[in-house]
Order: sequence, then C-alpha cells, then structure tokens
Amino acid sequence: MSAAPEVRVPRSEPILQRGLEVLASTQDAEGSWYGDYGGPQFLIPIYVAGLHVMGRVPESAQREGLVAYLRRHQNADGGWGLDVESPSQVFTSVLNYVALRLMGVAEDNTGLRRARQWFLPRGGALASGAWGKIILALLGLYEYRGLQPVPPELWLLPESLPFHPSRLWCHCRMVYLPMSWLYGRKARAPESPLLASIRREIFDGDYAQVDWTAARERVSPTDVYTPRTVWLKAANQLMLGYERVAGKQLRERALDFALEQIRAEDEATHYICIGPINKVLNMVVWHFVNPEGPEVRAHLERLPDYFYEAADGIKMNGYNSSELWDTAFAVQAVVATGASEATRPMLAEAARFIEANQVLEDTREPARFYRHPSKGGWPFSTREHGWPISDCTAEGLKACLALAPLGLNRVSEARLQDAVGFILSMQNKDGGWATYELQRGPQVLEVLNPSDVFSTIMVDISYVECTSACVQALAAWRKHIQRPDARVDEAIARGAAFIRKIQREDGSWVGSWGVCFTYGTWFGVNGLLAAGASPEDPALRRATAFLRSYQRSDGSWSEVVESCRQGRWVEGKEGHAVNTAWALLTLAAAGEQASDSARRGAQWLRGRQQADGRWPPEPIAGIFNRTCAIHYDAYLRIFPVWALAVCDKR
Ligand code: LAN
Repeated sequence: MSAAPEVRVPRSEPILQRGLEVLASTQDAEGSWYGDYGGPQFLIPIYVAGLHVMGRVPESAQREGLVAYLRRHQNADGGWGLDVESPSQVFTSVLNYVALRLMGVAEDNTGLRRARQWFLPRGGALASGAWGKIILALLGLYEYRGLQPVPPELWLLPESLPFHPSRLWCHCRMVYLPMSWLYGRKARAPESPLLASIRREIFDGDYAQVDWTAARERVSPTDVYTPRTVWLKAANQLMLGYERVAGKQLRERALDFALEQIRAEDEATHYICIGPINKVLNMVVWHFVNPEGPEVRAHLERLPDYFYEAADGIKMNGYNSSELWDTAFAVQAVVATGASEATRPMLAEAARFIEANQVLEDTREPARFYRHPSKGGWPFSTREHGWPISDCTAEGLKACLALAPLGLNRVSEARLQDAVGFILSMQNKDGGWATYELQRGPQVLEVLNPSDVFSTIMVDISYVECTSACVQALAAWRKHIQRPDARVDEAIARGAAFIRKIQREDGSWVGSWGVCFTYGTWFGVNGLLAAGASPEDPALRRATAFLRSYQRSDGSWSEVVESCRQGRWVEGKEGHAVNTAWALLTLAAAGEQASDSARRGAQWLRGRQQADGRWPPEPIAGIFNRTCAIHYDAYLRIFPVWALAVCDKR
C-alpha cells in the first residue's frame, strides 16, 4: 500500500494553535511537564503520622496548606474517601482525622466533629481497612495484637515458594517491607497527652475494653472492595500462631534482612523510594534504628519531592512526579500536529529531558535485592527515582523515534538499543508485559490480598496498556532500523496474540491505569495495528463498534472511575475531553477518522476548548488497583491536542 500524502484539513487549526501554546507555556525549564499528581487520600495522613512518630510536625506553611487541602476534600457526610472523588471510608476518614489532630486542629472543631459523627457509628478505628490499623498501631492508637500479622520472617522463607515476598508486585512488596520491619519490632510512637486524647476520640467505646481478637477481623463494609478470603484467614491464623512462638534470634535475623532490603531500595532511588508510602515508612524505620543517623537525614532531604501546591492546598503526590510519562506523550502529540517551526523549541527541550532521564545502569546487586536489570529503561518520573517501567520505556522510546526524523532525538542508537533490550527482557511467558518486572508468581496469589481497599496488588501481571506500548515501541524500532530482527518480530507477534486473547467479548479492553474502557481500547487497538493488523481485522471492527455504541448524542465520550471498580461502562454526567480524545485516537488509528462518529467527536472536542486554550477541568482520568483515582494533570492539555491533530489528517 503506498502511503497517501497526509493532507491536513485545517478545521482544528486555531484550536491546535492555542492548545500548543498552552503546552509550551506550561513546560518546565528542564523540558518536562511537572504537575499535580494528587488524588489518593491516604498519603498525607501517613506522612503526618510518620513525622509525628519521629517527633516532628510539618513546618508551618506546609502544615497550613495540608490542613486546607484536607478540609477542602472532606466529603459532605463528614468523612474522606479513598481518593478525592470517592465516597467516605473509615480507613481514610479516621486517618485524615488523626492527621488534622496531629497538625493542631482542635477536637471540637466543627469539621472534626462531623468526621467523628461519620466514622464512630461505623465502628471508628476498629472498623478501618487494614492499612489504617497499621498506621494507628505505629502511633500507639491501636494494639499490634489487633492487626493481621506481617512477620518479617516471611522474607527468610525459601525463595522458590510461590508466595515468597520477592514475588509480589514491587509496590506491594515495597510497602509491606517496612511494614514488616515495624511490625516485627512492634514499633510505636512515645505516649503523649495528645495521642491519649485522640485515642479516646477515634474509638466508639472504652479502649481498655477492646476485644483485639475480634478487632482483627473487623472491617466496615465501606472499606471492603476485596473481601478477605478463607485462604487469607487461614494464612493469618498460621502467622498468628507463629507470632506467639517466634524466637528472638530468628526475629533479629529477619529484621536485619528486611533492613538491608530497605537500605538497598533507599540507595537505588536516592532516598526518593518507589512511592510515597514506602518513602515515609522507610524513613520511620531508620528513625527507630538511629534517629540521628545519616539515613534519616537523607530521607528528610528528599521529602519535598512529593509535595505539590495547587489551588486546593498542598497535597502529597502519588509519585515523585509523572514527568517522563507526560513528556513522552506530549512529544507524540506535538509531533502529530505536524511539528512546525514554532513547536521545535518545545520538542527540543522535551528531547533533552527524555535524554537526561533514561536509566543508564543496573542497580547494585540486582539479584540479591530482587531487582530486574534496569539499564536502558525509562522511569515514570525521573532517572533519580531509578525504577524503570515497561510502558514508560516504550513511550520514551516511541518519543525518541518520533523526534528522530525531525533531527531532534538526542538519545544515541546504542542507548535506544538498550531500551529495546530492556523491553525484550520484560516480556512475560504469556506474551504480554507487566509493569516493573516479569510476572514472578501465580495470579491466584490475589486470594491473599490483605489490603481490603485495593484489588490486583499481589502479582505484577500482563496488562493491555503495557503490552500495547511495548509492541508499538518495538514496531517503531523495527521500522527505524530497517533491517530484520527475529527477536523483535517474535516479541511483537507474541504481544499481539496476548492482546487478542484478552479482548473482551464486546470488543473492548479494560484499562487498569486509566479510566477505563476508552483507555484500554485505545491501547488494544493501537497494539494490534502496530503489530500489523489490517483495519478490516474483525478484532478492530468490534473495538470501534464498541466505542461508537457508547458515544453520547452530543458526540462526546464519558467514563468515570466506577467503570474500573465495577468492570462495566459507567457513564459520567457530561462528556469528558480526555475520554473523548482516547476514543477519537482509537477510531482514527483504525481508519475511521472520516466517519460520522469521529467527525462529531472532534466537533465536540473543538467546541469544548476554552478561550484560554485549555479544556475545562473534569473528573479524574487515572486509576490504580481498580479502586483509587489519581489525577494526571497534563492529560487535559495533551490528549485533546493529539486527537484533533490526528482527526484533521486525511
Ligand atoms: C502508577 C503510575 C504509573 C503507572 C503507568 C506507567 C501509567 C502504568 O501504565 C503502569 C503502572 C504505573 C507504573 C503505576 C502503578 C501504581 C502506582 C505506582 C501508580 C498509579 C502511581 C501510584 C501507584 C502506587 C501503587 C500508589 C501507592 C499505593 C499503594 C497501593 C502501594
């Protein structure tokens, strides 16, 4: 097929112009787009609790900002949700209540009174989801014997066991690692009058009378997304039995082992850590090891990486940033607009950021610390963070290859080759790609998920997003090198087969990291196309028919986080520019950019742009672990531009 010359129908011209200006004006000095990555509502309280254990409080300006943020996001019923858009849970309500108290808000404050009125009738601290109780125990506001056990000795079990901690998804593993150390030590903040008072406020009865055995099992229905299975209950009984007889020597060995793993994580990430939770918990661990030590100091220095000031107050971001990810998408969007002289400086800056943030080395002793080799990968945020991810590497590589024909790519061929090597090393046996590592354990381990509030946290499994991004990157690479490479070809074919296998009956794919079917289907379709599927392919026809069937009468698409929770399409109140952009990108890729459906979608998207070149704020489009919404600040600036650029091409 000879490529038809690309003709741009200038219908979106002024809109793209303004959209590009907004992108250019929000680009950072380093070439990236840095922004708000908030949403989850359990991060600030864990941070404040951690500081309190260390005898600290946030400095006053930060404290004010945090308090303002928590107040701003208290639900009308008095509680706090798992994220800023969700219904109240006991877990987040009790923790945010405690955080406000620790930051100096008085017990009789109206907001706090309303909070108590929400969570006390539901059982208060005793009915919190599992992680809440762990944090409360650390503060001495809950008893360790009322927790499901997290013994550090699990780390000493044979690595060949399918449930050895090293086989867990790295986020789960890295959160439970410091938790197991703190649990093993029964680490606890020193008692104080403030804590004694809070303890009276968050229980609905006398603390001295609490039945801690019953408390272990108790959890409010509001906090249960993943019910505790008989397998988990059996495992808990086993661990409780062990906890009763645990010898001191073995415990010390296990604690030492865990501490070494913690040190390796801290060093590999320059004390940023993989995420905000293990960042705080690792720091607290070091406080108990040596409060004046260099590790605590190093941790304190990297705390600011996680905070972001926005119109709604100061929040703790869900990662140290989403810069690489957003920058890679922004590049692809801008290149799709035709990359005029005016946008070259923006692309050149972005290229610099991408070049500066590829991971160039493996971590120290990767096998000993259960790390997959890192060299050549791209992280979600920055090189310093140090954890490369399959699809971030893929999008980084795709961005470089999109910049190359413009003469703007700065990453050498050898380093691009390393990225390809990293991607190839990450392909699972099932043909798909997981997030940070190969799948290390059976997916049935999910029956041991002890978190109550999250799903799919136990094992890193293949996802449509990661698989599609890797297939697309490998296909772009193959085109770039213009010579055959059997390994790459085979990887693409296996990846495409995986994508086909997980397509749903209705033609869609479920997104796991974006909301929801529009996101998953965008990846599914583009993965198959990159692997060589023809637009007539029945899988693609079913996918576009699925999308068309959910188009709203005004031409837009709209999905909300409930889509991910319920596993079925749940419509929002009005059209969303991000969902609409994903749907349009999908239709256009599948050859339907001239269809009536795409035309109406593009029309809606154009009409939705504000005079300032932005699209108005809309509900959160990011998600993790099926339940928690997380805000991708740059998506509203990137995807509408990208979609309109693509729809304008004929
Ligand atoms: C992220 C952010 C990036 C995201 C993508 C790269 C977009 C995705 O395609 C793969 C998964 C990944 C890497 C991802 C996984 C889960 C994360 C790390 C997050 C959503 C950011 C925050 C979240 C993390 C688990 C939050 C801490 C909470 C726990 C349950 C440990």
